[in-house]
Amino acid sequence: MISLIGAPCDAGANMAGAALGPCALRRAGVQQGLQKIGCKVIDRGDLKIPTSEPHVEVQGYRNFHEVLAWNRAVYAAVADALNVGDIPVLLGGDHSLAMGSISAVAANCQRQNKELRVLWLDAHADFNTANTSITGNMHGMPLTALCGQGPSELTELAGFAPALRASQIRLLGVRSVDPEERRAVRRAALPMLTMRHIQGRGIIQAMNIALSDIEPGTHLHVSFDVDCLDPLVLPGVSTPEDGGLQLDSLRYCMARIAQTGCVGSVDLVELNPAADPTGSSAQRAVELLTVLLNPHWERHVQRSFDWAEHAG
Ligand code: EXY
Ligand code: MN
Ligand code: MN
Ligand code: MN
Repeated sequence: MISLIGAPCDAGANMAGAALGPCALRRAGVQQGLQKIGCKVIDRGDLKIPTSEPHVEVQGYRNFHEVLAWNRAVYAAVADALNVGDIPVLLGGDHSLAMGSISAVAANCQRQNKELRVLWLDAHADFNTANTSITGNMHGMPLTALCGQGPSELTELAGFAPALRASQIRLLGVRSVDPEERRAVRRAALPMLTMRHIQGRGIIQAMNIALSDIEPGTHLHVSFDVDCLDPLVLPGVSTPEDGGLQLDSLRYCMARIAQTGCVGSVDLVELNPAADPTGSSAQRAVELLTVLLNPHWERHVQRSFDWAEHAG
C-alpha cells in the first residue's frame, strides 16, 4: 500500500510556495494516477505543526524551530507507514523534510537489519551546514544533517547518528554547489553524478553507477527534488538551475529505478506551484512518480528503455 503523506512546509526554503505543493499534487491527481497503474493508495492527509513555532534563526539556521517541528512530524508519520508495511510517499514541501523522512527509514532499516540506499535526485547537493551556507536556508542542509553534521536535534532524529553513511548515498543531476559546500562534499567523498558527468557519459552509464550496488532486499529511498529537471521542463520550483535533466531522461531514470523492485519510500519535494501558474509542473511530477512506482514497469514504460537504446 502506498501512503501519501502531505507536509505543507516551506520554512526551509528561500521563498514561500512549496507549502502549496501537497495541494497542487492532489489537484494533479497523484492518488488517481497511482491507482490507475494498479497501486493501492491511502492518502493520510496533511501533517500539521503548532502555529506557535517561532520563525527565528538559530545559529545560522533560518526558521530552525519550525523546520525541526515539521521534521519531527514527518518522522512520526513515515515511521507509522513503514511499521504497517506501507510505502510512504512524502508530498512536500521543501527538501529540509528529508531529514525526518530518511531518519525514519534509517531507523526502520536498522531494526529490520536491511541495507539502505538513498538516491538523491537534485540540482543541488543539499550538503551545507550553518557554517558553510550562504543563505541559512535549511533545504540546503538535509544531507549533511543525515550524515551527522549539525545540531543533535536534527542529526539524531533517528535516535542515532549518523542516520546515513556517504557510501549509502548517490546524488544525480547536481549542477549547483556552493564553494564551501563543494569542499565539504569532497571531504565526505559523497558519490555525486553531476549533470556534467551525465552530459559527458550519458544517462544510461550514470544510472548503471547509481544502481550498481542495489541488491534484492535493499530498501531504496528515492529523494526526488523536482528541481533536478531543467526549469524549461518543470518551472514550478523555488531554486531553478539551468542545464537540468530533460523529461525523457528522467523518465528513463525512474523506469530503471522501478525495475530494481526495491523502492521502499519516496520524497517528492520542492514543487512550488506559485512559480508555475499553468500547473504543468505538478502534472509532470505526478507522471514521473507513476513511472517510479509502477508495479508493472516492464509493460508500461518499455518505451523509456527503447528511447534509451536510441539515445544511448
Ligand atoms: N546551496 C543553496 C543554499 O544552500 O541555500 C541552494 C540550496 C537549494 C536547496 C534545494 C532543495 O534543493
Ligand atoms: Mn499496470
Ligand atoms: Mn534538494
Ligand atoms: Mn534542489
